[in-house]
Amino acid sequence: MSVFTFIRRPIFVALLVMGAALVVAAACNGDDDGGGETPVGGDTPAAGETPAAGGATAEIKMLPLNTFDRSELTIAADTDVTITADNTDGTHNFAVYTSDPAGGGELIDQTEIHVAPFVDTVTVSLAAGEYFYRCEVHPTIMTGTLIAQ
Ligand SMILES: [Cu+2]
Repeated sequence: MSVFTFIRRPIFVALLVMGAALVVAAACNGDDDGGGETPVGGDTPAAGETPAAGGATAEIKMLPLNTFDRSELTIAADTDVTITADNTDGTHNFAVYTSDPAGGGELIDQTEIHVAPFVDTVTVSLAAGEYFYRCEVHPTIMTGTLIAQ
């Protein structure tokens, strides 16, 4: 998992995000041909919805009261996707499983456990299907469904 180790360096993540933004900006400029399309400038896709162009990133936040900002996260299937876990409050991590480990699901990858504020990443490449995520510190109340499609 050398890629995972490398990619968790915050500076690399920052560069990755900037690079993705440039790609999106370039793609938008390509539409500037007088056609009827209205540019959606400034409309940053909400994390966890349809993956951005390139489909390689997603984001989830840990919020006060030991909650994730979403109970469902959708990513692109069959490609490396870097999921950024933005811990804004408390002590948490982000762990991806094949399914709920309470039912025998196996760990795919996870971040370290961090005290907020902290940003860490997990990179996964998953076949289409439903998976499970949770925080290991709060495994019964911080859970969600990861959908690869
Ligand atoms: Cu937690």
